[in-house]
Amino acid sequence: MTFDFHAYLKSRKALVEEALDRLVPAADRLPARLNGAMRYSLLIGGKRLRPILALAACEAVGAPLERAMNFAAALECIHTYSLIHDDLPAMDDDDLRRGHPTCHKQYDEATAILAGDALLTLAFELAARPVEEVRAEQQLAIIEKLSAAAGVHGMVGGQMLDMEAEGQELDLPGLQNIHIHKTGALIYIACLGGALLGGGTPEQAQQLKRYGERIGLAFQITDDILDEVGDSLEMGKNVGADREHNKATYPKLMGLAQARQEAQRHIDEAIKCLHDLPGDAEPLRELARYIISRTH
Ligand code: GRG
Repeated sequence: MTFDFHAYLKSRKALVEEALDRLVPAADRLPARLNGAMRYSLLIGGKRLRPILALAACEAVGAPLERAMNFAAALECIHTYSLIHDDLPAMDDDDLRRGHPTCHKQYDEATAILAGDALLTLAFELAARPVEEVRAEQQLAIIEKLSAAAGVHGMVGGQMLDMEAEGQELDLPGLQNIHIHKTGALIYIACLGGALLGGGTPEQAQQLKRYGERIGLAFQITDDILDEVGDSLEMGKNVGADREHNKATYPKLMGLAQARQEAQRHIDEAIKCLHDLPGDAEPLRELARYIISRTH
């Protein structure tokens, strides 16, 4: 039987959204405005790529996906917080996110800052919840890696590098370094964390980490390509977004055709990492292909 990737993606997205709705409940958390802002940004959409990768990595090493569910939800909380803060006037000053008003437009700036803070903190609450079959020591090691990937050594550090690069001449290694941290860290930790929670061997965990690093780069190159191609079609962008569009990108540095080739090269390398895994690696192969074929 052939693997129906479209159906897979749809059902995994639904599973992740059900978990987010359950783990960040509407009713029992106060203050209501803050909780509302957190749920607003978390539940209005998104591809759920990072959680889906974590679940798939867990299954690829032969474990049931439930083991990685809290971790998967934690990743989406961190990702959503980063988007809320990135959209603020002090950063990119965006009005729209995931097709809806950004958190600070829907609520207000102070609430958006706190919603981001609360989602970041909640992520570690979720990641620290005991998981059956996972030793506390192992979980602690995963949380340490997650913290590094999210913070100054990972995503937040990458965001700072990106801000510092504004108005500077960036070469390809410089651009790559920004993206390895800013976008890549959360993607590789999704794969590594999923594999470790699934009880993968150190070698399998390394394979999944390398897979994550490669698809992270391909993801960013594709993001740049989509930006470049979509630029002339975009409406209603504000000053912050225009500033964003003056930055160095892969297509600007190497041309559109070569950027596409480069993304494909990373995907080929990522897929090569998936050999000899005890579980089903087909979804990870398809996810890698999806990353460069996506249209948004
Ligand atoms: C503000 C701490 C802080 C960090 C910001 C990730 C990030 C760092 C900023 C987001 C801005 C941006 C456009 C980054 C480039 C690629 C990216 C991460 C896009 C959004 O991720 P998707 O495509 O979004 O997975 P969805 O909405 O599908 O979840």
